[in-house]
Amino acid sequence: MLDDLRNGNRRTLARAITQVENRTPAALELLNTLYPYTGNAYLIGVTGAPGTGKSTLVNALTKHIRTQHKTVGIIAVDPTSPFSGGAVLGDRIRMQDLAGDSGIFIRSMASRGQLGGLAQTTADVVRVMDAAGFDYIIIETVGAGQNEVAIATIAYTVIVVDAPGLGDDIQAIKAGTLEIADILVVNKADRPGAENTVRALKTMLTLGHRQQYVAHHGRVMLHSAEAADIDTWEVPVLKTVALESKGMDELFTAIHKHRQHLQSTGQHEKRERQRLESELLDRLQHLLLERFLTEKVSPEQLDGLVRQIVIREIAPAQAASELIGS
Ligand SMILES: Nc1nc2c(ncn2[C@@H]2O[C@H](COP(=O)(O)OP(=O)(O)O)[C@@H](O)[C@H]2O)c(=O)[nH]1
Ligand SMILES: [Mg+2]
Repeated sequence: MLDDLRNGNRRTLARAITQVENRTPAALELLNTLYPYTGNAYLIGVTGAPGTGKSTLVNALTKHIRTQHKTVGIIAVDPTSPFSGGAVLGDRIRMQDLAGDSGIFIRSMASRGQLGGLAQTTADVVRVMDAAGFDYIIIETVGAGQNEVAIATIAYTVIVVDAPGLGDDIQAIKAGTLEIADILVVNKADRPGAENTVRALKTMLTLGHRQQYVAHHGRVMLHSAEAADIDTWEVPVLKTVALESKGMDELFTAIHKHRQHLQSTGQHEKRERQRLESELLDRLQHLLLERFLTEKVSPEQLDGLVRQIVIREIAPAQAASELIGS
């Protein structure tokens, strides 16, 4: 399967992704075997509220990247859709004009209770595409909630999309979303109010969100003197009209600049290390818990403890330490 994948067989790729989504034993083995062949694709996250034009933007950006003869894998994640159709089908239609180009591969993922967690499954699907040799992998997520933030931060460059006329003054940028933006895009710039949205976003950026961003990606760096020198990336606010493929040159240039910034400041390596370390710890936690529960605790014992906790006989923390102690 790995050979077929690396030789560009798209049916194998599709099949491998399905298996990864279903966490089959074969897929878990494949993920281990293909890992040495990952780390080459450049990962771009596109997030923002529904209706801001993310899918349209991904479509336009992909076409732009294709003019430079680079290949693109696209993963559209829509956790709001319980079906594999629904909103995701809309994305398919929107991205239809990309079909038929072998340099592009599109995959939609609904949440439908991903076994390994949506963020982890997305990261694994990214790895399969990465090993398949795509130059760029674009991950589209709906920017709402922690899960989506976690998905977006799989990417090296995160584009947060906003649009005018979505209702309130604060626009559609949710708390926690602005902080992860490396590039802000005001799409639908053909609509009235685009300038206001740009101004509002620039104001929000100067209100200290950058600091939180530094805290987010570089935790320890925040309070040290050199923090300002190391991460001096200024989040650009760009206007696009995705529907007419306008602004894609500027957007791609900004992505490229951010990529160079990450590389020249050593941030790329540092972030990658952090991401992988936290993945290792997550996986270790899962394995240890699984092993502990199967080997050391009987379901009856667990059940009895829960009952004691419910009737306030023992505190949850105490019950956990007693289990470990036993
Ligand atoms: N006027 C205008 N409409 C746009 C633009 N980009 C996308 N749209 C429309 O906005 C709607 C939502 O687009 P979609 O890409 O599905 O948004 P998503 O939910 O963020 O993925 C669709 O009807 C698009 O045709 C744009 O630049 N200008
Ligand atoms: Mg979409």
